[in-house]
Amino acid sequence: MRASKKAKNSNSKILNPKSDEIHISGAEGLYEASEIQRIVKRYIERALNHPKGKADKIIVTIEDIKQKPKEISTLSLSTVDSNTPAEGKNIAIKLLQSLGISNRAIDTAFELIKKGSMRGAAIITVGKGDRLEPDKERGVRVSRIGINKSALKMLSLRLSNLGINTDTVKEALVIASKVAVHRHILAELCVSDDPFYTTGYVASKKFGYLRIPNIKHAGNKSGGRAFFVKGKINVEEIINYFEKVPVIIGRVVSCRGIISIDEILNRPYK
Ligand code: PML
Repeated sequence: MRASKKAKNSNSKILNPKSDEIHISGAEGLYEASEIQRIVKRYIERALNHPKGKADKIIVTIEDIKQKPKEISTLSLSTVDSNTPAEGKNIAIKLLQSLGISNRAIDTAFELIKKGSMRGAAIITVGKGDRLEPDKERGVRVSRIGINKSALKMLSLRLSNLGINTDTVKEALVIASKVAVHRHILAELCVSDDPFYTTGYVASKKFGYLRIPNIKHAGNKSGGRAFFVKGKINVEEIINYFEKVPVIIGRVVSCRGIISIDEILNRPYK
């Protein structure tokens, strides 16, 4: 589902310059045919009751997926202790640097997030910080990702114990888990473009899905996603993976509460 509304003025930071539309909400899922009506109703309600405003255009695409989804686990989840945007950004930078991502690539990602004009994610090389997506305004989307019923039950239970059992957290973790599993992905950085959602994350195979509270000030409309890629990239192949290869979460690994950045960086990793 993609929901948008007409921009009131062309100075909006999250304006899509191609169509004069402001992105309001998006959602993806892999579902049984019998669940479609219930899910579409839920998506439409979300688009019409979003903190970013009421959508005046909602596009719902339903496709019959023939390919059997590849089953994966979630990334482990934890929340880093972070209290201000400066601290949050610093934590994200430390994590990305410790994964071997260059300052140039990190700067490229934060610039894009600050501009906040992209609809999808940027693909950025970890060394030179080059952008690889063919359409720089659209970026790339992550589609054809879902979670099976037992894994969703387990995830909801674990997140409830932490007081964060929301669609936003679940969907972001599910999408980040599909992204992270690709062999060329080293990390993902995400800052929500919802002005009232101030938690972002850095996700990677090494550290898992690390939520960073207060990564931006409430009211700030900037945001976006960057995928950091390593090795010899076939851009078509990686975009095809994000957008077309069906993946389902079949297992949920650990979900932990708040931990410090030092604990994360000093933990022994395999
Ligand atoms: C979004 O706006 O969809 C991105 C949300 C990212 C953070 C979700 C979380 O709290 O873990």
